[in-house]
Amino acid sequence: MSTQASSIELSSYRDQHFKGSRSDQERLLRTSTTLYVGNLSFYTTEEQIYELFSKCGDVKRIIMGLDKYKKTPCGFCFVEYPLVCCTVCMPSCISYYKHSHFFNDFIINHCMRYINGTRLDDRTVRTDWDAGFVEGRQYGRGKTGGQVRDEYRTDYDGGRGGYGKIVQQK
Ligand code: GTA
Repeated sequence: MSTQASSIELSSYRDQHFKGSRSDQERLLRTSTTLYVGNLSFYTTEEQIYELFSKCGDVKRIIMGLDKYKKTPCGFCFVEYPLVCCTVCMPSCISYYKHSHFFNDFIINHCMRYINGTRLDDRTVRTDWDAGFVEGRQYGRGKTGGQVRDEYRTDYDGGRGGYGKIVQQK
């Protein structure tokens, strides 16, 4: 079974704050059991996200993205699935980590294929491969506390606090 053949290509996003080499990040993006979910409404709840992402497999944990200062949802989250082997290697598998790429093929790929681009709270959900959650990543990195891209936004988006913060400050 080939991981590459059935995988959806990685997006161009790379975390500039990642502690490690570029190749470490690439490897983790391909093998981790975590998804980044973006373009969420600030009003979407963890329960709604849980319900949607459970369609692809048992969800282990959801980490809501929070405004760094207000500690309120700021439009993204991480969804973690448990690390399990595929049914093909399960009977004889002695190392879950060795085969973790199979997991990507079966569940993360499924999310990328079937949940990416669907609607949640009347918005288009964007899923992305993620290298894995580490403490601190749940906070927006923008100067005002939310996501960086939200500060630069020039359109009006009621589900994400109106205009982008830079426009609001003008
Ligand atoms: N896996 O697509 C993603 C993703 N995004 C967008 C954010 N995260 C993601 N993870 C995956 N895929 O843990 C994660 C981050 C972090 C958390 C919050 O979400 O790893 P953030 O959105 O506040 O900040 O992250 P991030 O991701 O570091 O910012 P981004 O969008 O890549 O921007 C990087 C730099 O580009 C900025 O510092 C800014 O100087 C510049 N920039 C971004 N957008 C604009 C713009 N519209 N105009 C001008 N410059 C811009």
